Amino acid sequence: TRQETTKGAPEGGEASLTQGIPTIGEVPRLARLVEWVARVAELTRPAAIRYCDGSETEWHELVDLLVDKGCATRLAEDRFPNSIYVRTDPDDVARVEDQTFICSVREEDAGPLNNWMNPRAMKRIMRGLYEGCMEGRTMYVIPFCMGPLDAVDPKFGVEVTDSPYVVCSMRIMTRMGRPALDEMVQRDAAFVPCLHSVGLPLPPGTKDVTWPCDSQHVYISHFPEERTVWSYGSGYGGNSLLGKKCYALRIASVMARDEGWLAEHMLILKLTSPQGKTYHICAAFPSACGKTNLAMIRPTIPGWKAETIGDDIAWMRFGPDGRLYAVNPETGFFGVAPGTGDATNPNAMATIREGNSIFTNVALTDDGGVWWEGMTEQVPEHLMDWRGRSWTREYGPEGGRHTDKAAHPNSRFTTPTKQCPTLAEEFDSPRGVPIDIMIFGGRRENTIPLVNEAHDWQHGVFLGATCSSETTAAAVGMVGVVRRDPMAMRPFIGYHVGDYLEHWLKIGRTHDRSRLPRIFYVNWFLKDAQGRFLWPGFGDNSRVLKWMIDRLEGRVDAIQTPIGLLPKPEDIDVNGLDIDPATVRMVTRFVPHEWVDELPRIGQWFDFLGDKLPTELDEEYARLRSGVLKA
Ligand code: GTP
Ligand code: SPV
Ligand code: MN
Repeated sequence: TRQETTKGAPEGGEASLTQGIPTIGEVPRLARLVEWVARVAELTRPAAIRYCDGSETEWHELVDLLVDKGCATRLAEDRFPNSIYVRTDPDDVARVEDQTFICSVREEDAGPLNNWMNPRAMKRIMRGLYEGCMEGRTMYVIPFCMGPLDAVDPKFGVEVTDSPYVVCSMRIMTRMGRPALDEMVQRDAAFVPCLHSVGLPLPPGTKDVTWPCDSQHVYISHFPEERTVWSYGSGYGGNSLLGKKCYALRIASVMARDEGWLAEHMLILKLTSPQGKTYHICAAFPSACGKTNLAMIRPTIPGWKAETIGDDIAWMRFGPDGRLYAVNPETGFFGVAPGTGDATNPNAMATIREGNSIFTNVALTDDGGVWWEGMTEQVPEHLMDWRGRSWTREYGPEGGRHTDKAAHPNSRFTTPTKQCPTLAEEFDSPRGVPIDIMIFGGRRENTIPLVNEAHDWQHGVFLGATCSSETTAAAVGMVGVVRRDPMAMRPFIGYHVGDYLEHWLKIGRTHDRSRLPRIFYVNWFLKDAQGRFLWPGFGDNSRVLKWMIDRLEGRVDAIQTPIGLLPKPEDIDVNGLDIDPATVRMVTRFVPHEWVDELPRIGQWFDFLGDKLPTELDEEYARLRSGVLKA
């Protein structure tokens, strides 16, 4: 058996490999690509192979196909131009972390946060599943590039999939098709082969379903040494759009470790102060904890301007000036729909209204639009819910429960970044933007204050390493359980978490610290005893950003506490905000007894991470512990 290498494959002979399978589209002049495609076709036995060019014609053809097959509904053209609505199988609605594997050659290169399997064992299992799995379907070949095509070292990939929904989504989310392929061919560049199948073959005489999947046998497997992704059984989001979490985070984090850069689950924001000075901010929050919202923030304080660069993934490399520059490798937003409305995220709403979008698992209105909880204050009287059931405001879905939401909590919009009204001009810059501030955050109803500044890089890495958050609907499993989520990367680190934290510390040791971003830790989600949010969040988070800038500029002092540098309550600008000064004090304070409870949880977490945990982080923990116990 041949290896799935992407470099140095011999030329020629490829045509015979796909003999008998009709090919649509121009066959690329890249022998190792065509050969890999042929080998996949041999295994999966599709009815046809289609090389995608990424054109508008292709988009329309695939949208027509989805609509004709009943897999998608076209939305009202006047309000949602060129947009479709899709309902998934109810068992295929989120990332499946339990079935996500890092198949490194050595087990110790995967960590306690990864599921590990020997690569050969995994391939044996998955080859069995892939065998004939595309029967009766078209196999699409999608060349793509993560990040600008004119980057110094563009990162290419090719996704092979039997899902036209994935092709349409990849067209929004990545630079794909002809331009990516041409660049790849011209540079004779390597690519990451990404194999995807929904896992539902169509033998002659079988009828297709509207959302094919094999939810009982999902595998999302990564082969970090080979730099390959194999995904089977799910058509949803991070499970199937392999350029996103699989490549741009799990595989790229391994590349970044080897090449000295960072691939992170972070938004990228450009902020201009009333003085006209520009700052760039990266922020890592776990899934469904506010990245898209902060990336598109409309500041509620006068004179501040915010522009969007990225909402989910940041690739950061050091520039010749010793500063860290961030690039958004994606071209689309795959955003959480519930909670997104004109009151919370008007820029996301404006982006969607431009059209060219895909809505998945939201509700359908009677006049051919979409709706989800939190989109408007007014709840429509009647909807078709995300499962296709008739739903009324009063009674919920027929045959369901009154409390059932019309949209799935992890329902999403897929929409082009370029349509965002606050898009920064640097979005396409291959160099990226220099980062001044890095933020970690999570969703905690207590303990973690609104904002906390790290003493230095090492302490910042400690804050990131101990990040915790309540779980959300973005992944299959329990919702609302507090778990540690280092740098919001828990499900996305492609190697051992101990090595990952060491990589972060090493950056602090090997670079001019005065040029590194300052690190902060935030929590927008503190609650009162009645379970209401204490901080208004959304646009008002600009007030917290302002404090960070004030710190950078040396305009305000901070309060030294065992957990970090906290703001004096009066330094948080609450002008024009209807908030009680006592509440501001409450959200900005260090509460010793809560931290006495938190300490053993951090201790257990570090024990769980094991021997590879860098000693510097143990030292930081000891410092925190003695500080808290003295307080
Ligand atoms: P992924 O795409 O899964 O990585 O999520 P994300 O981090 O981009 O989260 P997103 O911005 O989509 O927000 C998720 C949910 O949190 C939405 O329902 C938002 O309305 C809500 N949310 C975002 N920011 C805030 C905030 O400042 N306060 C409160 N209370 N809720 C927020
Ligand atoms: C996340 O879960 O962090 C997402 C959605 O951004 S998905 O693409 O499904 O991973
Ligand atoms: Mn995400």
